[in-house]
Amino acid sequence: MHDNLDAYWMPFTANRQFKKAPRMLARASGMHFWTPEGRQILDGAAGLWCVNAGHARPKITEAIRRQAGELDFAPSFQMGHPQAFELAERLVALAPPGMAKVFYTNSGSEAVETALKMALAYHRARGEGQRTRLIGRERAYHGVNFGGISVGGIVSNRKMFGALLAGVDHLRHTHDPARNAWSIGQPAHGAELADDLERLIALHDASTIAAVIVEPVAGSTGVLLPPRGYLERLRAICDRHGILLIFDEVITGFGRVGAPFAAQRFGVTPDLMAVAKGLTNGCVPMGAVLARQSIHDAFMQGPEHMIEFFHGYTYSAHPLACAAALATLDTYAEGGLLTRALELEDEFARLLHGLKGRPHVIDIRNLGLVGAVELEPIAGEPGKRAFSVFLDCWEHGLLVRTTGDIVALSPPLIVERGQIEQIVATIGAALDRIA
Ligand code: PXG
Repeated sequence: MHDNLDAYWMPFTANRQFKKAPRMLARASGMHFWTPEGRQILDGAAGLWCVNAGHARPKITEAIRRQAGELDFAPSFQMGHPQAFELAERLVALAPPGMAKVFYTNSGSEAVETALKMALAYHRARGEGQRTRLIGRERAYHGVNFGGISVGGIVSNRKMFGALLAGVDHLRHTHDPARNAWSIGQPAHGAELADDLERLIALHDASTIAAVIVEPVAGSTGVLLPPRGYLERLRAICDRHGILLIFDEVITGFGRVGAPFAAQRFGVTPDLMAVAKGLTNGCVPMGAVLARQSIHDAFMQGPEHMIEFFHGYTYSAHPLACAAALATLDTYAEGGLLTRALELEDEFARLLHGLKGRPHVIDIRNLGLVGAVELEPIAGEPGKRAFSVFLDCWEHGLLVRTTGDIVALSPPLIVERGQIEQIVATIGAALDRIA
């Protein structure tokens, strides 16, 4: 095994702590990782919320292998390859009615940037170029590029990086444990928080606002669920004022909340949708923006030989990513995985909420196969308690994600009942041990 860890500057990692006590992964299959020493780790996080069909699914592996030998790369500017078109058609068929076009990126961050740029350019193409403001939300995660951190609401992702995008404002987040703690599924209180958008409209005037971007369920800041009626209200306000609604479905897409997309689970259709992660089951980097027909059509003017949207990436529609995504969609369909979270939701909720009463647990929440256990922070040391749970779980054969003092769960959608029990039992024991 390679044992010089010096040169690799690791992303979103406590580098010094890691290099003193490395946590290495060598192999994965189904619901498990294995360490180089052969220790088995149950994946309670679907990698990083992306391996929705479980690891090393043969169809996906084979498709990538085959594609690499057949067409390793194809330029996507002024050129195409068949899988890119086939995949777009399949994605449109899976998406809520109205989503009609697919623009490819290589990550969730790039999908977000693409959606924001599309929104601005759309208004400009329609002669409403004064609509330049973008509205995000507190505690939002929209990736790490400049647009995404600007509309995002995570202090540590923003504060080191200067002035960010101009003309951005934020809605308040919807996390309200005082009223909603221990909610099963969507919380009852907080639909009125959508009216923050009316306040921002009163402040800035609707004619200056291009788009609002939200995660239907905020994942990486600790599983913040939309209060009942909240997304519907946001949709209605956007409609009233000609503002585009962008859903960031990078985590919620591809079955995580019991439907192909959260838009369908909640019955609210956005104008633009950013996806990534589960699109290829995490196997090859890929993201995409799905757009309404009318948004696409607004760009289709001017001479036909002219490029309509000056945007794209060298690796947009990469053949390996397209092949992986097509095989991923087949794998989801064969396993009924895009609705399996709904079938398991009640059982998952029952088991997870069984952790109520364990040391330091101040809230538990869930939807589909997403869950969170929120812990009372150690005074003066935010994040430390949950990180201790993370380390204890790792030592006892379970991978979870933590953010602040929240332990987040998003197992692959193939998870079996017994494995949910194991996840919950391991966290419970960790809470007892670190208490
Ligand atoms: N939007 C959302 C909603 C995300 O959750 C991104 C955009 C960015 O995607 P890329 O592919 O550029 O990373 C994300 C990513 C965690 C965690 O543990 C979450 C993400 C990434 C890494 C870790 O919560 N989400």
